[in-house]
Amino acid sequence: MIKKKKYVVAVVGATGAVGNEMIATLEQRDFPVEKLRLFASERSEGKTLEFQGNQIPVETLNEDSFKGIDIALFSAGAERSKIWAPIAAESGCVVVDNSSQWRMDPDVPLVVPEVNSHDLKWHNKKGIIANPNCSTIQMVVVLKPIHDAAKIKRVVVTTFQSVSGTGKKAMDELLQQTTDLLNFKEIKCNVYPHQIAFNVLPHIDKFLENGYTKEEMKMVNETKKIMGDDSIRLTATTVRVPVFRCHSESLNIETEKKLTPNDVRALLSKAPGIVVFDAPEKNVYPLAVGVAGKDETYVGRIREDESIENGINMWIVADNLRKGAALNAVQIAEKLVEMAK
Ligand code: NAP
Ligand code: 12T
Repeated sequence: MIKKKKYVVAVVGATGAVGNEMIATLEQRDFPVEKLRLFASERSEGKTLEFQGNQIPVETLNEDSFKGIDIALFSAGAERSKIWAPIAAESGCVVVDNSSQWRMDPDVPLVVPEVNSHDLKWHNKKGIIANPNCSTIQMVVVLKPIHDAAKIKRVVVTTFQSVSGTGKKAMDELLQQTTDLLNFKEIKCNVYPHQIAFNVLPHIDKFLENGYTKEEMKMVNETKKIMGDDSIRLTATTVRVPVFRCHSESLNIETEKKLTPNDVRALLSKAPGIVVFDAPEKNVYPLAVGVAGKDETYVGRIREDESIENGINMWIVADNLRKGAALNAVQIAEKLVEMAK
């Protein structure tokens, strides 16, 4: 990307849960936008969306759509990214892709700016940069300072993921099922295989041959790539809960070097993108409803795992639409602008 005062930016999937948040994040962070172009499916033809007080038309994609665009933020699903990200890159724009399509491609950097912004140096290989999975992003923000200080041997993570991770339709389904159940009506399950209202589903994304879900294996594989260390062992259980926004995670971390809970609090308090929110004596710990709309990953319940020599347990919460998706993508774009200077 060449140095400019302002950039032509595109959001592909602009009408979705992540796309909407991308537009809001570009505006809130005062990203140097010369012109914003918005794309979605034919279903959105004729719609407009607001940016900096102006109504911007939503366009459909064609082979020439990306001409003149400097940066394209993609959040229209893996199938669209598979087809359109290379076309966009071919037109000379840098793609920041939110889908799982390109994450494990060896020619595509997988970036969380607090952890591995140095990997952006080789983004020209394909012209595509991948945004990691939402559950992985908030976890690696916390793992990185601990790994640097004490070398992580193994992580056991259990997630409690909100329905907004699946998109707009899933948020509508949770609301509709909740209303119907409270009115003694029959419920419909379209997005998830089971009732999500008043329930907990140990199932996110598809099941694989090894008995894990794709979401669980994304956490394993993406963590190694982002941290640049294949030796970290990690096992995950990913769970959907009837919450609209924010993913919560229980982390059990085993390190080579001993860290006390106070060492961890001190380390994380200094680390970028983290708020230590940990005063159990006052019932203070991170909660989904409190962290919604926030940029940082909140950490609490920091305590020793007394069953092993060097183990720490903690509870972390982040807004999956912000740090888990839109904010991380915009932070990557900000780094690219910095690098072009
Ligand atoms: P969503 O609310 O369902 O939105 C999907 C968006 O894609 C809508 O704007 C939709 O437009 C657009 N779209 C669908 N088909 C299209 C087509 N053929 N051409 C152009 N646009 C099309 O989903 P979401 O939650 O925002 O998620 C979008 C994608 O982002 C996901 O599929 C996933 O790959 C990724 N994502 C990543 C993370 C992460 O972990 N980093 C988190 C959440 C989502 P219409 O409104 O016109 O249908
Ligand atoms: N199935 O980007 O349903 O890989 O919460 C993100 C969120 C996939 C992804 C979800 C998913 C992704 C979900």
